[in-house]
Amino acid sequence: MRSTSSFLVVANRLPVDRVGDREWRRSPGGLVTAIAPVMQRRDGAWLGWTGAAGEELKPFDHDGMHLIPVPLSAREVELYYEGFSNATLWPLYHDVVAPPVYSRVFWDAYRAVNERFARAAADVADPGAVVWIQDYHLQLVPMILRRLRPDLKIGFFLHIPFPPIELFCQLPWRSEIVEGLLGADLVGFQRPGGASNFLRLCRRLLGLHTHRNEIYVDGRTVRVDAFPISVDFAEFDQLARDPRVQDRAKEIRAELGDPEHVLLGVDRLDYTKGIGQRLKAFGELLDEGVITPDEAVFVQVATPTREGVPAYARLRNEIELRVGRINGEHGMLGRQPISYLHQSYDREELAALYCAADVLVVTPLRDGMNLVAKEYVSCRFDLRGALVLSEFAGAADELRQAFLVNPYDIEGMKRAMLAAMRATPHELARRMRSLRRRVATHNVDKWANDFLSALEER
Ligand code: ADQ
Repeated sequence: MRSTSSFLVVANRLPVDRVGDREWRRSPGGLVTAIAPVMQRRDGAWLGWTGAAGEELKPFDHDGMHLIPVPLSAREVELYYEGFSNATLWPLYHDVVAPPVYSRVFWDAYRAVNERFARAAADVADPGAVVWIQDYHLQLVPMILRRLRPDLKIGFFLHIPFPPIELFCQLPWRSEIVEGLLGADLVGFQRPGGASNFLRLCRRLLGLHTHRNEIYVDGRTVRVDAFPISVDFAEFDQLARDPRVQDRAKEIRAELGDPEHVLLGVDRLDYTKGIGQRLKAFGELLDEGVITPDEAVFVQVATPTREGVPAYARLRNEIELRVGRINGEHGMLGRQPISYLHQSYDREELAALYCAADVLVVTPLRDGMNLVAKEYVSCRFDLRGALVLSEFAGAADELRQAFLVNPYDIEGMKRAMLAAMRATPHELARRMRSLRRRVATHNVDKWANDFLSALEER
């Protein structure tokens, strides 16, 4: 087995999930789909955690990818992953929609784990190798790695929003994080707004000189840019055309009682996704009699996530209480206006749900991109279906023909949901054609290629 590689991806998680005791399965999701071919072409390696605390495994090959496990103890999962990553950075970067926890113990663990990832990468990178570091869990890795291995080409991509300076500066370790990121040759964000927030922060907080999208630091230049991530359009388009998926979509509608309108939400059960707000809007439309439970049903799929972080357990209770109230008020025996599923589905079932839904409601209070919106568009080859989309999702920069909403404005959301339900087939087709054109030409391959070509030019 090779001991070094010329292309490395460094991410919190490895791109595989365990099935049973010994087997692995490639994780679903765009990032893996986009990067796997690049890894195979370049003989690359992926460093990350297996997802099991305290597990120490040797590197192994899976599905044409060389995987290098980085171990985390149970205490590190609690302090670095659930703590600093998901109770400090996640809420801070999402407009403090929940109060971030600032804990020195979390920070110490974050630093130690970032150091471990950087050392592991330094040990296996060929001279001059390209290293692509992913996401908010590993923002210190670029600088630690540069100090260990100045010969490498280092790229960093942030999958979540980068907040304005006024919010970011709450962080007691703000300078360390910015300096950590500046170890990269290229720092990528989802939206141009994130890139300009970062440039401004470098000027104001560290007094660095910037010109356009470049920052001058220690005699080097760091390029900063937006690379909006996307989905594998062709894969979803094909999946949706599969007769089995189409049959399943009809079956889903029949199981829901063949209502006139099926509205759908698909999210991780996260407080940034605005699930409560959209259910409130739907509930008020029922309360006011503007729609009836015979006419419209709402299917909300909420995948369990980060269950070790207290704010997530609270959110689950709030959402389940709201669903219970609305169903209690407006349901009938055997028929409920909201079908709430706290479960995860495979891609075929997800595609069938997208095909069954007349309206997809995506209302995050803040979201880096939101791939669910792009998956829905990719599945609607029939040019039917409406997308209600929050202005605060990165996807709103590109998907201008969606019914755009401010998720804090309940009346506005009610109007947009009604407009989406009542739009003519002609209007829906016009909007969907334009949405599909965008996602088809800006798919996930383009995202990975754009980022890597920009990095290689450095
Ligand atoms: P997430 O916050 O996880 O991603 P999103 O972009 O919507 O949000 O991706 C979720 C993925 O999980 C989608 O591919 C979706 O199909 C899948 N999924 C959701 N619910 C599911 C269910 N019940 N069953 C099966 N699959 C389900 C973070 C950022 C986003 C950014 C992405 C990628 O928060 O803003 O778009 O990374 O950069």
